[in-house]
Amino acid sequence: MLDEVEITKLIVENYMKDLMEYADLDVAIVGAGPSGLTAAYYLATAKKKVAIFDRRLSIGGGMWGGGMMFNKIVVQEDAKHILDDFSINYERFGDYYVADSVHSVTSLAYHATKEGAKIFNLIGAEDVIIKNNRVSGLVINWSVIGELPIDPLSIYAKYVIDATGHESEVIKTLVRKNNIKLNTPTGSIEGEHSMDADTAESVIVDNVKEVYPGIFVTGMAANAVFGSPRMGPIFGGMLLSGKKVADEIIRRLS
Ligand code: 48F
Repeated sequence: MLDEVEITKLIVENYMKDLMEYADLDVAIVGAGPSGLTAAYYLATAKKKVAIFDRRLSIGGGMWGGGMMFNKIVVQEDAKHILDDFSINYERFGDYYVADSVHSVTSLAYHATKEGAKIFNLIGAEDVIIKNNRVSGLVINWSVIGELPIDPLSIYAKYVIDATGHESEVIKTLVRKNNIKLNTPTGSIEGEHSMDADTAESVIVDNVKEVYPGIFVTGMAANAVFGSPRMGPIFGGMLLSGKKVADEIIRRLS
């Protein structure tokens, strides 16, 4: 006989076990889009304790919809090796590789979680912890509470990655709430520029930086914070910047 309450207890008990285990992390990533998932995979492969928090029910961010809901993504030659790392199937068209976006998201998520990265969906990062002028963790809450006045909880992380895409939400909150200067030309958020795929993809990896002690930007958030253009549905930069932030943090942690 299946027992409803036994099922309930198994869910609650095991979820709480995860939450306790991941309350103190090497790396906390905000956003389970392509850049966050890629970063999580390489960090987990290097045996770092890493978790991603995404406020949506589903992971994958802006990758599912390809371009304008045509669910294909395009990746350039420079990033092909990352498609291979994730065993993503693709077809070659000259210098471009075309992959199915659903297959791509699920492959990124499969390999990241298989390597040990933990994904907490339905949890948003609403703030950061700052100690001694350094970001030291995240303030998290259920994303479905709406306007209810419910206090959040907090988790520690040696490094935080803002992988929230165009909105660069964590950095926006950091700047809004604290009288600080970012490691950007003006010391503040430079703001995303209009579409220029070639420029956007050529600068995105350089834009992956520790913008304030303890916090890095990657993916579209990196271009938004550093005043670079958007690129549309070419995804090499998302993958390459996810790998770059992982490599950089792995280097610092060792
Ligand atoms: O937007 P998103 O896919 O970020 P990305 O990895 O990739 C960008 C591309 O999809 C595309 C593009 C490339 O050609 O321009 O837009 O940079 O994923 C961002 C994720 O962050 C989550 C959001 O739900 C999405 O899944 N997110 C945003 N703010 C928060 C958050 C927050 N405050 N807390 C938790 N999750």
